[in-house]
Amino acid sequence: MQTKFTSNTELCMFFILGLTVVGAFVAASLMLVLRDRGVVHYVFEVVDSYPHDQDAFTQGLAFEDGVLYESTGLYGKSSLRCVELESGYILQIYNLSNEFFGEGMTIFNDRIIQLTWKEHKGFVYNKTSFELLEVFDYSNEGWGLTHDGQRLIMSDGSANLYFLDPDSFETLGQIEVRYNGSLVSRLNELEYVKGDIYANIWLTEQIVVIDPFNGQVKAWIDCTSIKAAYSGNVLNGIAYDVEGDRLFITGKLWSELFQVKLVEV
Ligand SMILES: [Ca+2]
Repeated sequence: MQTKFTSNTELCMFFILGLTVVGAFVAASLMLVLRDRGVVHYVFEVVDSYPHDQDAFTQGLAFEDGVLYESTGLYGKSSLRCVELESGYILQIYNLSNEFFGEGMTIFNDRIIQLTWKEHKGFVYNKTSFELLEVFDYSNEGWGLTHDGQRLIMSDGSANLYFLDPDSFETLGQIEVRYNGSLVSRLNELEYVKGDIYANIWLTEQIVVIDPFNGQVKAWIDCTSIKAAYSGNVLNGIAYDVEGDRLFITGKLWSELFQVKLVEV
């Protein structure tokens, strides 16, 4: 009898333990679903492809007035360039001094603003002539740059985005970017698209879509399919054509630049 009692007790405990494990698993799954609710997941379709300079270590990309503007990195190879979309032909180029590593870039009114990586210097150019108009300082690293029409938006490789005055370059505010409560760091090249901030995440094939008001990730764009063709070279470069509602992406040293269409999954 003692043996049977022990056996029944063990069976009962085993059953309760099993129920507890299953219950915890179901609860955790439900939590994940609830926490992810409202976050959209995209892949994309390639609408068109264009040639891209394979020597261009893309760090900043923008589209305006029918042409691409690109900032490239690496010491001794950094530049600011204006590029014809259809041919990839470089229409205009400004080469940075060897001590500067070019980074994020954006066009604000008639000025192009370009960051450098660890040099704590930003450059302001005339958009038409590429004449260097001004040099400004900042204390963090320079990674990505875009603007919302009123403020510059800058990344520095952390999970922070900084809002800067476009004339004085003073920091006006900042947000932390989070997904399901966790910080999303290594935010790199940026693009402001229809009220949201798109950001490449360095060393991944993902672009996050960020709410500029609270830093919450609203959507993920999985670029794995296109990245496969460029193994070893990082996805980095988002440009939005406001007038034509076209989204472009490319990567560092990629031979192609793509117009893409987001597809919800
Ligand atoms: Ca951009």
